[in-house]
Amino acid sequence: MARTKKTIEEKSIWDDARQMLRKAERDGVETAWDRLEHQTPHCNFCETGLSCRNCTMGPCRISKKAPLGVCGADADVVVARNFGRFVAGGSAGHSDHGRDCIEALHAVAHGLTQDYTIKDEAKLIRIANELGIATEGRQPLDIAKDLSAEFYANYGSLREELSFSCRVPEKRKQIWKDLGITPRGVDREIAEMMHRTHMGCDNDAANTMLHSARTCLGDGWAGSMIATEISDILFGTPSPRKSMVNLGVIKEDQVNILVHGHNPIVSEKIVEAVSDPELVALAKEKGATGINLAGLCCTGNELMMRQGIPLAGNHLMTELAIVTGAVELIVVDYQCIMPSLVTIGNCYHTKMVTTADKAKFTGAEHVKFEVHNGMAQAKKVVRMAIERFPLRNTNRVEIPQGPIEMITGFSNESLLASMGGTLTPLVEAIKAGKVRGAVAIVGCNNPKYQQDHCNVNLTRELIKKDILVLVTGCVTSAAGKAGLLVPEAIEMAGPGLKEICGALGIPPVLHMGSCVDNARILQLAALLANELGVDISDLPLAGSSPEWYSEKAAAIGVYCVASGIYTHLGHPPNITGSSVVTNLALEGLDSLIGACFGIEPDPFKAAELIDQRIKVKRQGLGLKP
Ligand code: SF4
Ligand code: MSK
Repeated sequence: MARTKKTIEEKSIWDDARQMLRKAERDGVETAWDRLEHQTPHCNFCETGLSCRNCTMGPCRISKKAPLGVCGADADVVVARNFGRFVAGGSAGHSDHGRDCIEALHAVAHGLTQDYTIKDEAKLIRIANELGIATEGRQPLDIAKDLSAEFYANYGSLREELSFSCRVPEKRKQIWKDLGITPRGVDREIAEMMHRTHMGCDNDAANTMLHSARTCLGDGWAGSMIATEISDILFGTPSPRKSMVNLGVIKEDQVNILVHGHNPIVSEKIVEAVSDPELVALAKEKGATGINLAGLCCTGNELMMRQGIPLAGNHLMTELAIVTGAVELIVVDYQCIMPSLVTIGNCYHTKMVTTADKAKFTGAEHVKFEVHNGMAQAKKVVRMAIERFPLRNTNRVEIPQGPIEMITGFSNESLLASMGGTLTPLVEAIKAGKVRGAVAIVGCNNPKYQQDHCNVNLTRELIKKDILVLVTGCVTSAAGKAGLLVPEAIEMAGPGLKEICGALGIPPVLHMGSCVDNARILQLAALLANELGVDISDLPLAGSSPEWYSEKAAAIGVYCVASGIYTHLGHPPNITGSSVVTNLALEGLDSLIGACFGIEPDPFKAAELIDQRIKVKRQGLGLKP
């Protein structure tokens, strides 16, 4: 696809982004948009999934002239193998994050740390009961010991199914069983995918694709779900609260620290450290009025959901946040962190600190966080930020103004509480056609799109059609900046959705958390299906990731589809070189699994596509379309 140089207006829909893009040009800072131009045009073989590097008889590129790799693999096999490895990478990311959460829970339970505690005992007991762990008359820490052992077992090879399969509707479980895709263990499915895609193993594209589904189901119903549930147990289950979003949350007169990544284990300690009286006093000594903490990407989502910490922006705002010239320090854990942040930080006075041994960045300072030293390390990082404040060049500071208010914190628990502890009001609203369906819009930014154009317009179009929208990850910032995450946004919704959300006092677009928190949405879909006695695929639901980029987003898309949820993507993964794989994704899966993917870059057309699907599902349930 040939690309021409984009204007600043074409790069992003947001004023804060455009202001910083202009400043970046003035300051000689290169951003993702510039680097995309340097990388364009992309290799057509790679874009269509037709290049293979799985052995040294190759690399091979499949074309009309050379339709087989050296080993004899054809286009379908090469594309399916590449896709399998792609989603295995995404599943590994979410699930390894989940494993870190288990380690933290295990350390708390066994008294190996004083820095973390169990904040939501009620949830610990509820989840333990759900999984058949005895709770009666037992101490919370003893229950936590058993729960962490139960969760660890989900990663191994000894089980036939995952703990949270107890949440999956029976009809769905039967579909998985019939297809042989019931996920057994997180690590097992990922490792098996790597095995299958070694030269000379699984050379049947459809078979490889089914294992992709199994691998991603392990992510959705275990890796991600475990990450979410433990994070709630350790840091509190989110409930609705106000917060703010856009680069205007960065404060000119304060020490600014940004947290970026995914896992709240680091960022929750930073939250505590920034209010340490000694550190606040030190910040004042250095000439600041205080210490300001803001989030980026999914760590930002995690902190916002539980603590109301403001969100500076999503994926494509991470570089631009540093361009304000007012960020003393950016502290990261893992995933979606551009290595360019180190370079851009060096153009200003911004220090980048890494915290996980599995995610070091050349040029950044490493402050290793472990469960037993989280608090001490957090204080060290905050002190480092304060020491940078006098180095700030005030002549180079420019902060976009006017952060936007938003409501966050819609866990399933809080959503149920807003409906009086039952799903009945939502079910009745769906039956009456006031809420015609629900769509989860999730995922990223990608500089190939005008930033957030699709994320925002798809959301707007769907709520107009009386479709409730749930957002997570980087779509949160988009929806928040567009004023869609406040109760007043019901004025932009159709009459039915306006009535229901108005009565409940909630926005028509609900913020449900970070990328791993898409597991909350899976659980909600399963609760709805069980309430109605149907399969998830019978419900008027859809998923969408309009501006996705990552392996993790693809894994989410696959586990949504494999769970029975039709999923729209703004652009296809690198699979279009195979008609077998493409047809399976766009149609074939529908008859096998009750859901498939739809591809549409235009958000207005995508809204129509999703609406059509919701109409069909409503009719299938005997409801007015
Ligand atoms: Fe080529 Fe086959 Fe080796 Fe891939 S596995 S690089 S197609 S020979
Ligand atoms: S951070 S995967 S850019 S949503 Fe979860 Fe955002 Fe996508 Fe990363």
